Amino acid sequence: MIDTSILEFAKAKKYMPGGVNSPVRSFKGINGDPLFISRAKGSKLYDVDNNEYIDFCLSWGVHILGHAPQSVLKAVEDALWNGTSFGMPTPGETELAKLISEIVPSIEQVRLVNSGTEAVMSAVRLARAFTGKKKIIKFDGGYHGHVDHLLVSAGSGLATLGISSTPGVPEEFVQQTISLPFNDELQVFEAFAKYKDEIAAIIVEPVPANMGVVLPKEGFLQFLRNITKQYNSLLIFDEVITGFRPKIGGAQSYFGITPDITTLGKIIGGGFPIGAYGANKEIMRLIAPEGNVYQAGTLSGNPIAVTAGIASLKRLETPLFYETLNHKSRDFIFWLKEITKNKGIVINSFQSMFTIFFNENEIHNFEDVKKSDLARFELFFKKSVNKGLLFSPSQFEANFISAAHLPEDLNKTLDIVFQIVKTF
Ligand code: KE4
Repeated sequence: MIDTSILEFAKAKKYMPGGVNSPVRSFKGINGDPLFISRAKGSKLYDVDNNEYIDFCLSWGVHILGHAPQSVLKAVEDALWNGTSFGMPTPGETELAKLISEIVPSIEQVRLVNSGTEAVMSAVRLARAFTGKKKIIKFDGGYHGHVDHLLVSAGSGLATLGISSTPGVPEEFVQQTISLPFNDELQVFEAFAKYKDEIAAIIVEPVPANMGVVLPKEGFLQFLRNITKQYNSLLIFDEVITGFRPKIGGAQSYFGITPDITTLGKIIGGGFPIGAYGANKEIMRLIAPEGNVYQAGTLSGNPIAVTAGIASLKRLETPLFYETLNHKSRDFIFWLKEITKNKGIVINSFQSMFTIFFNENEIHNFEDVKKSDLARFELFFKKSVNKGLLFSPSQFEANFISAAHLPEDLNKTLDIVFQIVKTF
């Protein structure tokens, strides 16, 4: 039987570059053809041939509740009948902004935008305006969306596709960007010693997910907090993935580190296009129209996306949501580690997000990740798909567990992974 995804892919490539609207979906990095999806519910994803998959990509971390949660769909359905976009402010935007500012420790005020990239682009502009400085420090393998000046030694799709830097980005655009090894305090210290008062901010994924999941070494995030304070630079936590993931307040709440600016996305839109950046009022008051730092968006704070976001965050606030999710995740990761022992596999995890690295050694930064055996990852991924498991299609990405992943899903996954790695 012809695989309909292949037919769909052939058609798509006629009208869209690479047949996709975002590179990592193409499976190009793993020499595969993408699945075309027809629908999803809970922990399951169905391709256009109605093959069922237990989904650990979850739209790259969006669906912490699982796909198409009833409460979110109902709220969105009701909202749709009131219209979809007005280009004027709505009470729902205030409600979502209030929720975010009450939940995320560093945020007193927030600006809603349409993607994580937009949130990061705006946050960096704001940091440069607030400090009057130009240079930005990021970390090798960190990915903060496709904004020009951060496409330097980036992770996610660039690492997946082996794109080290991006044509079309003039050298001048990246001259103010310094990319350093994650977890390397000395190199951060040396950068500040060299550039002193030129550094506007450090932008960091507090737990990088875009080089696969890499944990910050004990004290590293606190070190970044201290050195930015010492040099009057800002600390930007890019929590597009970690926001609302490990606990309701995100990674900053989990580690007890308060950044100056936070970027958010994914989970806060419940599957609709969204991004956000926030900080204390002293910083946010620079944003137009209150201040002169311009940033705008036709669909920013879109009523439907905001409705889905509010409904999602309300579910996350229900008692024991995170205790249940994180307990289930810790259990699953424990057994995943047990069944992959002595197989040249390292598993890094942070509560309900994890990466299965085909690597012999511990992984603390992008250089470590790049030593992973991509051929074995590719084989594992393809065998998993054939058995009805969909992990994120890249060694340089994270996998996610949702509230909708049932014990039988996780046990079935462990059985299948055990069968696959037995052949390795
Ligand atoms: P978007 O512009 O894709 O909404 O967000 C960019 C972004 C910013 N910051 C972090 C930490 C992110 O992880 C992302 C986007 N994540 C990738 C997956 N790792 C999106 C998947 C894709 O590119 O299709």
